[in-house]
Amino acid sequence: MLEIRKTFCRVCHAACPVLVDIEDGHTVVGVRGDRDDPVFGGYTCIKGRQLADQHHDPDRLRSSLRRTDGGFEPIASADALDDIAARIRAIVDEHGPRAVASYTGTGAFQNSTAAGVAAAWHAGFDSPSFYTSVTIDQPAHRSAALRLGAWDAGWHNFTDSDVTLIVGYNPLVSSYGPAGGLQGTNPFVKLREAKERGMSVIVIDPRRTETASFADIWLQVQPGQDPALLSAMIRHILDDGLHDSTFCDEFVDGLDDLRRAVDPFTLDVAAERARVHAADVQAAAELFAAGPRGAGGTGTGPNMAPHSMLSEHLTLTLNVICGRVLRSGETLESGAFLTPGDTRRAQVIAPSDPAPGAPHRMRDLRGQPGEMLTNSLADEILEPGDGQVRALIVSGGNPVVAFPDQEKTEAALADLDLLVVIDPRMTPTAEMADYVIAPKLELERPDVPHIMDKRIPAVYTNYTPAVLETDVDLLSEWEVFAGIAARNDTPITLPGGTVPMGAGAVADSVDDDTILDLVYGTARMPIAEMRTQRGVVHDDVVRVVDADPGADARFAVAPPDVVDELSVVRDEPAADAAFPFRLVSRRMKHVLNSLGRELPGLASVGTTNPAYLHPDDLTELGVAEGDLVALESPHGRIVGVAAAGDDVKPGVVSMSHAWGLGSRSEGDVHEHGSPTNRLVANDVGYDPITGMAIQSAIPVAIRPWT
Ligand SMILES: Nc1nc2c(c(=O)[nH]1)N[C@H]1C(S)=C(S)[C@@H](COP(=O)(O)OP(=O)(O)OC[C@H]3O[C@@H](n4cnc5c(=O)[nH]c(N)nc54)[C@H](O)[C@@H]3O)O[C@H]1N2
Ligand SMILES: Nc1nc2c(c(=O)[nH]1)N[C@H]1C(S)=C(S)[C@@H](COP(=O)(O)OP(=O)(O)OC[C@H]3O[C@@H](n4cnc5c(=O)[nH]c(N)nc54)[C@H](O)[C@@H]3O)O[C@H]1N2
Ligand code: SF4
Ligand SMILES: [Mo]
Repeated sequence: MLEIRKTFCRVCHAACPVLVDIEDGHTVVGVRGDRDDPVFGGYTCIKGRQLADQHHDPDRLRSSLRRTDGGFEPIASADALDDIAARIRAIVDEHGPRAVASYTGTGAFQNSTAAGVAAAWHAGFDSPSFYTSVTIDQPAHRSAALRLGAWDAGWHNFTDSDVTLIVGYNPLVSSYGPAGGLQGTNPFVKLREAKERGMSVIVIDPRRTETASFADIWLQVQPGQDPALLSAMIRHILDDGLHDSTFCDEFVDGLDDLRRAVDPFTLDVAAERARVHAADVQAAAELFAAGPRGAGGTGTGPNMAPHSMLSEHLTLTLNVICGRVLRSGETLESGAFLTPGDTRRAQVIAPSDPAPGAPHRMRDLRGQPGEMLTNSLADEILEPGDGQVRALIVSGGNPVVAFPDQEKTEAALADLDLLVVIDPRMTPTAEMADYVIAPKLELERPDVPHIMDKRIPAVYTNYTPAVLETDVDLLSEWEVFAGIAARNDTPITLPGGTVPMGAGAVADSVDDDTILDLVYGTARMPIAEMRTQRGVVHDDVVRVVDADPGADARFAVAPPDVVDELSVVRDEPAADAAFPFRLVSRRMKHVLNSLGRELPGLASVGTTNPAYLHPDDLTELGVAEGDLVALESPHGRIVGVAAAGDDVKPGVVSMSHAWGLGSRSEGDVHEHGSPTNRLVANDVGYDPITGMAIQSAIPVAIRPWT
């Protein structure tokens, strides 16, 4: 029997509503965008349309596995959890709770209960060692907002912005944007509509991205030179009095110090460093300042380049000095239904410590609120002594190909006493595991669009039940953590209450939906209500109300470390003769990090991550499209497949990450791609607050491969 079931895609965070045709409850035979959805209007991407192949991939793990002498053998998930729990108990007894770590990666983030339960599991036995992909992605968003201060009600809405400033992100491919920016919710249509009503677009990106092709001003920045460019924009805005001085008088500290700190960055200096025209920098500053509405935000580009915290700070500072915040009486464009509270205040949340988390044992780093820094995880495993990490659960992640410094990451994973990987595929990371747990995939579980909840440009909620039945032994991520907790008698306490446990097991009454209710137990709309209103635009908006009486916090636009870092930037050489190119990161439309190229419909788009170079650079290097090139950084060397891209700035190579098979099973780069993270050192040039490595704007030398 064929049935049409309504759900939403969760290959990535964007949560595009889809209709799936399911035969006999068990087999997906068709997928298409849900045209009746009031916000997405049927939008999907090529990855989402492969849901059938993803779920029925013959290579998908249909059972959990245990390492044996020569390989792996199937094991019932309950038996695997018995073994894992016992080994974790022994490690905690011998080394303490800090020795037990977990890493929640991109795959698990698409499950709306995975990260919350993993964090609660750590809290249940006082282990601080909770890691996620956020801290090798864009950790500066959070840390910079802590240091600068934040506006409780948030930046202006995208929907009625007059201008948007896009610093190194590309939502037309990534479906991802920062607060106040263009989101992946039907992004082509949303961008076209915004332009039709008169919104201007400024893009700062070394590549003429799909998004940049819609820009009114595109600054083709030299990778890593955003701080100079953004400083010059701030300087010009302040000097010409284009800022919102009323707002600054009331809410901003340090404006004079900021002006002094950006003084070296004249339009000409910025133009020279960023290799753009001074007149364009001036025009961008004036267009942004003219507003009057609209915010700037950064993406992974500047967040992975050197001085990532500084670039984030300066971008947010542009918003602050131009007063781009929601005022009392306005409403938020998204529903923010999963967080508590129907109102937000028109006031500053006071600046605070940008790294308030647990201390690391190296590099004077501290974690973010509630989580530690993933760029230090390999060192936490390898560095002997008190607190050394001995066990790791990787939940929906692929550290071997995604973490900085592949060689060190592999050495660290090999050094562990216990590695558990929850993944539907036998990835290079899973190959190294003691246990691989086979998880349910998206269509087999209920979810809410939790990453998009505060981003969707409409007061919209969605919920999906599981739409595909499965009778094999698959677990949700939460079941792994709760299963270990039950066996080791530690609690899992979620915002809505503690997970009910029986003797050595989670209580029978608890299922995926129970956990959803508990994880989102303080949501302003209970999940129970969302279940009855799927894919709906509501009228209960979040309103912005007056500040608390006596509220007097102010933004700190020139904290001492920002001033110091600007002087470091001023004195830095702009070029490096030994490594003349800059390798920048990018997303490709048919893969999600390391996921996708194993599926026929996606592999047909391409099976490698080409090294895109400007045609003039190819000529100068004596290299033709399809030739192999050696890319060498101060840290390592890889081989890539050259491709021509006239959208790429000369002197730049644009390449996607998380390709290749890991060094233990290297293959043909045409077939498997090249791992750019072999070029990345995790302990050189890292950000002193977020610990982020330099994963973009990586200095490289390029030669024909002979
Ligand atoms: N199709 C697809 N979608 C994805 C993913 C995927 O792999 N594929 N990954 C998902 C994930 S995990 C994330 S975090 C998001 C990321 O979403 P985005 O942040 O939008 O990621 P990108 O599309 O790589 O855009 C980064 C841009 O920064 C530019 N850039 C690089 N270095 C610099 C620099 O120094 N300065 C400036 N100004 N720009 C620079 C690059 O040219 C690129 O255009 O995407 C998500 N969505
Ligand atoms: N140089 C450089 N390095 C980068 C980046 C860059 O731009 N440049 N990007 C960084 C960013 S933004 C990120 S987020 C990280 C990505 O780092 P990771 O998140 O560690 O890597 P992914 O390849 O996304 O791994 C996701 C895994 O989840 C699995 N998966 C898919 N669905 C499910 C599911 O339902 N359940 C479970 N349990 N697993 C599932 C997939 O099979 C895949 O193996 O890489 C970072 N590294
Ligand atoms: S953008 Fe993301 S959620 Fe939407 S169809 Fe593509 S992969 Fe699925
Ligand atoms: Mo990411």
